[in-house]
Amino acid sequence: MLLYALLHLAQVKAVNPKYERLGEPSVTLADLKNFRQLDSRCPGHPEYRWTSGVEMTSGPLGQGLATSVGMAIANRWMGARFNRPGFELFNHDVYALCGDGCMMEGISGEAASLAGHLKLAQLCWLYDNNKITIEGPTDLAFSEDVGARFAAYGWSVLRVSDANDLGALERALQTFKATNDRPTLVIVDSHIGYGAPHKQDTSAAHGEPLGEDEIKLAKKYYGWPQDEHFRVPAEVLEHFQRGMGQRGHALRQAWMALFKGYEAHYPELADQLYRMQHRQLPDAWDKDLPSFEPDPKGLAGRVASGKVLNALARNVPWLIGGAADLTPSTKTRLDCEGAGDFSAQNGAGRNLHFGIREHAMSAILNGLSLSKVRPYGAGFLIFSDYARPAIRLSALMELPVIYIFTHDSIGVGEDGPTHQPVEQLASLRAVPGLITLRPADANEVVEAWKVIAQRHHEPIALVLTRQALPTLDRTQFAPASGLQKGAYVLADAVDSQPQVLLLASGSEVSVCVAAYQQLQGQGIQARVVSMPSWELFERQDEAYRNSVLPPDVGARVGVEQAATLGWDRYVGAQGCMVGMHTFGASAPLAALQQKFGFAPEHVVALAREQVEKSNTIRSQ
Ligand SMILES: Cc1ncc(C[n+]2csc(CCOP(=O)(O)OP(=O)(O)O)c2C)c(N)n1
Repeated sequence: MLLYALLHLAQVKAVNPKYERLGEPSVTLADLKNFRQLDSRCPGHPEYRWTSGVEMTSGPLGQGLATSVGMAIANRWMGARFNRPGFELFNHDVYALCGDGCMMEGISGEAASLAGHLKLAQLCWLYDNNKITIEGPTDLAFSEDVGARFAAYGWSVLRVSDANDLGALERALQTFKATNDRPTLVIVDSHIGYGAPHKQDTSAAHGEPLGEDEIKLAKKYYGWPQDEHFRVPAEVLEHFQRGMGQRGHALRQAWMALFKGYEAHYPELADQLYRMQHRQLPDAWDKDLPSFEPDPKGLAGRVASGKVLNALARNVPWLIGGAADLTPSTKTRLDCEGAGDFSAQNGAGRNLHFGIREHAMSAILNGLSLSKVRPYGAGFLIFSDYARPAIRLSALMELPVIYIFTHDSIGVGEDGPTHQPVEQLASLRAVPGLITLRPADANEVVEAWKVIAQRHHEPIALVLTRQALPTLDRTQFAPASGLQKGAYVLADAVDSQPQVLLLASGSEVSVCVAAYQQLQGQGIQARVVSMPSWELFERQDEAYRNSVLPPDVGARVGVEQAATLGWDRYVGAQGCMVGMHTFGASAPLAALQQKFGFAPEHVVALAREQVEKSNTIRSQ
């Protein structure tokens, strides 16, 4: 509500979905009156892309803090890349307001630890230390010395003992501005429900309306007319507009003028910046992307991805990222000229080191994306669970964040059940707006990166194998560009309608190809459908979808080394599925494939059963 009220008072103007400004206020008084009601610009928690002036969607405690670290990293990176003498385009401070809840959540600790390490001096967190959460006073569950913790993280810790002491607040902010070697935490002691005589300093002031009587008493305390609602005196609007509104306007005008001069001096950089900010790609963004020769031994999805990522990074200078301490395993290091490592000393580095902090990493990616660089972050698929709340926010905010998840199945072998993802694919596919891509071979990986590069508003989970996959001979099989449609016919029945469909994604596609070849030898006409992305497939028209999965072919075998949840949509009522129903086991890959049925012979047997069953149904 504080944010909405400020947007209203400063008369921030709205943009429409095309980013045009039509002079309408972002938040009207009517929106404020309709707080939390359908279609109000004041939903229960502020939503990016819905209310102009809201810089990110917040609500899950701690996400905003970690995202602000991404914004501060972006600020430093963009400054190092784009600033030139006399043209300090990026040199702003990043502020985040937080409460006790944010301080308790683990993600804020991960993010603060990294921010301290990186000495992000332009980052300031203001901690509303009112010592009240939903269940009651914080000492029910929270008694550590937050200041000491942050000092240990390498932050400057300042204290303001009274939230109403504007002088002390101003001094704290000035100290922050003068500090150039570490981020700043300002711990501000405050009173929740300040001025409400019966509810101040109680959890009742947090989650429920004060009630008419208490509101009147609070208004009395403030010397405000007690019977008026939503009263905004004209002088208040004027005061805000003269202060915050005009200051913001003037700063923007000055920045635009600076950018005009920059454009004249550095047209190439200005063009890059413009494209980056508009989520456009450089003209030759797909130059020199590799293509891979057929090879039965093949290579791992992660290895192919590393090669494509590097080719792409040479063409797209604002593609930056890293991993949660798994760069060597996920093959996500950028080795192109000048890529370097981002650090306290090197703001221009394109390789970010997030440390073993998947959750903060993902929120930081959101902060980078909100700042318009194109970020990627990598880890093992199993640990996508550690990142999930921030992935969800990438999708909710419609940010084209790139998640690279390797070691995508029981294929991790000896690491065993703790590292074998089973339910993660289904859970990623369940996130609205997130595109999940699980390519089947090296050339599908190339196509996957083409899809990724061209996203404007959707996050992607690129799911890759640790183990080598055969590189299919595309003179024998359909081109890998079929990936763009989410699913495509890779190998088909010869001169007839297929008797059975074999559906798979990723590493199981080559299992199906081997089964297909065996079935051919046995006189059974099969079709292999590679299904790297359900989401992209669902966007195709019905005619295409039916051409890939003909409704009258009920004999179907789906094969995926993951939980089968959702596959019934494609294998249908009659079809069957080879999937995972346990957490896997620790053993060499070949033994696991046999044990869990991911062997061509097993697929062949099931396919034959399917054909027989469908013949019986037909003859009835
Ligand atoms: C990750 C997460 N867990 C739980 C909640 C539910 N929740 C909303 S506010 C809140 C208490 C927050 O207390 P505090 O940060 O002190 O806010 P204040 O009481 O000062 O408003 C909780 C538990 C949430 N929004 N996000």
